[in-house]
Amino acid sequence: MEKNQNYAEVTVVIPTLNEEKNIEKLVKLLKKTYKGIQIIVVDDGSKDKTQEIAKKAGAKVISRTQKEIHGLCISVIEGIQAVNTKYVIVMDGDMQHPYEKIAEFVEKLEHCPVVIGTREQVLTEWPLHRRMMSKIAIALGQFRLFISGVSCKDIVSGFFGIEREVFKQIIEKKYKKYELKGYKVLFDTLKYLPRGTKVYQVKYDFGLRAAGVSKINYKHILYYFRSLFK
Ligand SMILES: Nc1nc2c(ncn2[C@@H]2O[C@H](COP(=O)(O)OP(=O)(O)O)[C@@H](O)[C@H]2O)c(=O)[nH]1
Ligand SMILES: [Mg+2]
Repeated sequence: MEKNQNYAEVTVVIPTLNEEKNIEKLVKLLKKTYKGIQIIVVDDGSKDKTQEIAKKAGAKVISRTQKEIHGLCISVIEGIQAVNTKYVIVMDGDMQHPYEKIAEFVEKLEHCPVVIGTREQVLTEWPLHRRMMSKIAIALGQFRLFISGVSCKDIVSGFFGIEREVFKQIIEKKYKKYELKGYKVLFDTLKYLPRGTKVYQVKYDFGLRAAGVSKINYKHILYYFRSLFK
């Protein structure tokens, strides 16, 4: 799509948990920048005002407060299931993913069913042993994807675009294989892409969280390792 074009065929799905300090800015920027774009915030029972603020800013909000299973992965799946546009972009609600890149994502999605935001450089204060562990985990994941016939630099990116129908067809067949409480919905999806599906990569710089804190913890690392063997 060219600049000034309508984004009515695009929905941005944003999973959230306690993002009241970030979500208003993100929703407003998306609406202002991309005419006609739809936004679905999938909130997992935030204890702050994320849901009210997102709604007021103009997003459709799916509240998962009362659900039995909580998690980033299941939230993204439910968000995409509610989409009625041809394309979906998944991004975080804390401004770490540059919303400016969405124009490029959509342009590529028109020719390629999967577009992945790949991080060039991830700024982290992790100690050496944690960085090493992360490198090993990613190498194993890349090997797992190699078996499925997919090659991608950033297999655990939370910033990606996909044709809604491609995602829905995978979910119909492989829902039980997803780590629903995990963080890596993209990795789970790439494993089950039909062989030969074109994947395009868009480079981006992973920013710092605008406000609030990360919700990732050791449990999520465990879910990821388990997903390598599914
Ligand atoms: N719905 C939902 N969103 C979550 C959950 N955990 C994190 N998020 C959201 O997912 C995005 C990425 O989470 P974040 O904690 O920033 O992960 P990090 O960037 O890897 O440190 C943010 O928008 C969070 O609010 C969850 O369990 N459920
Ligand atoms: Mg984050």
